[in-house]
Amino acid sequence: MENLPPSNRSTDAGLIARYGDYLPVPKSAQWISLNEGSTPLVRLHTLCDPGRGIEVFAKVEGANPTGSFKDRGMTVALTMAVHDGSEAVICASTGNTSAAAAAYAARAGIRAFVVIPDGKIALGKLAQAMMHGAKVIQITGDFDDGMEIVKSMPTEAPVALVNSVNPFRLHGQKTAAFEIIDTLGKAPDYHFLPVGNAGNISAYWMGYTEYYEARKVNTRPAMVGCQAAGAAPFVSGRPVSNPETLATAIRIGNPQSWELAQQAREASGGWFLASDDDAILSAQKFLAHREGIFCEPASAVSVAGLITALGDESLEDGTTIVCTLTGQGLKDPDTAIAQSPEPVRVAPTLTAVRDSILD
Ligand code: AN7
Repeated sequence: MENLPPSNRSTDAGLIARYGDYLPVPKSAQWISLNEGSTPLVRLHTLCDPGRGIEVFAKVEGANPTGSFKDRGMTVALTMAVHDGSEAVICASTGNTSAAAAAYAARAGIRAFVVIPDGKIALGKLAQAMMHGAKVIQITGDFDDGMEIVKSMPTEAPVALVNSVNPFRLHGQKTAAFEIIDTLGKAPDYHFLPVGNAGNISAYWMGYTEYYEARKVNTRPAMVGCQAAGAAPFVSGRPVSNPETLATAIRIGNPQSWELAQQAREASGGWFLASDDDAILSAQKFLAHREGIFCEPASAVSVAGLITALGDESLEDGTTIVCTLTGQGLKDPDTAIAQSPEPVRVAPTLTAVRDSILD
């Protein structure tokens, strides 16, 4: 411990402090951390089915410092970028990656360049990238166009690419699987999660597999990748050229981690499924109304997928299911407000307020 840089002390509660033995971070590296991880695993009472012995939990990743699971990847990616001498980071993003990259770059004292689709990014995420001082570049194209551009940037510049094609990102994100096992005391039987660029499903599978190989558990879950119907390349089996969904975070037609995600599905005995925007919004509302959890639309696609699977009997009885809720609902206030009744507007009197309550 004495040889570690000042930030790497036991007061640090982030992922590298907790799971460093499983991460490719050299001892000498200065950790770039916001004490991410340790997110709640919350039992979803209304989706559990005692009759069938089905238990359902949500891994609430919106509780991370910038409000999404991307922080797990970004602590490792930024730590390694700084360690390797990068002076800036760049990413293409549907929003959450840009928010996390901007925050962790700010913490590291280096610049962030973020390439986002014009107009198709949730307001909160844009505010985060701007507020953390990133250079925000809106392109008149979609995420897939942005991804092609950042991937073809010359590599000699001291700029690290921090999309999930960066292997350090996946190492950070795999720790969510560790936490689930550490909390449940076992691996779940099924894991439902949203799939966009497919980094996260690949990372979870890596995490479950590493704990399995370390003999911490003797089972691994079936990985169920949930997509939006208008952006479901894994369901159709090929890239989609004009992805469209209200769940802008997963409006992705040409996922970068295609092979890894296919391997995860196959090796785990899992499958991919799609939900349309109405089903996604109703799952989002259900979680907010009935469970007290406000997640963003792209996150609710995992629960929309679970509701479908519970209905068509594709799940076995006596099983434990985890759904990842990848991001915080506050990031996308527009979508939330658009689907909710307007507040009533009354005079500032007891009678008026009472009448509206009784109404
Ligand atoms: C809330 O921010 O791709 O399948 O650029 O923000 O690992 O891509 C976001 C993805 C799910 C999909 N849920 O994860 C980006 C970006 C939320 C997300 C996903 C994203 P991947």
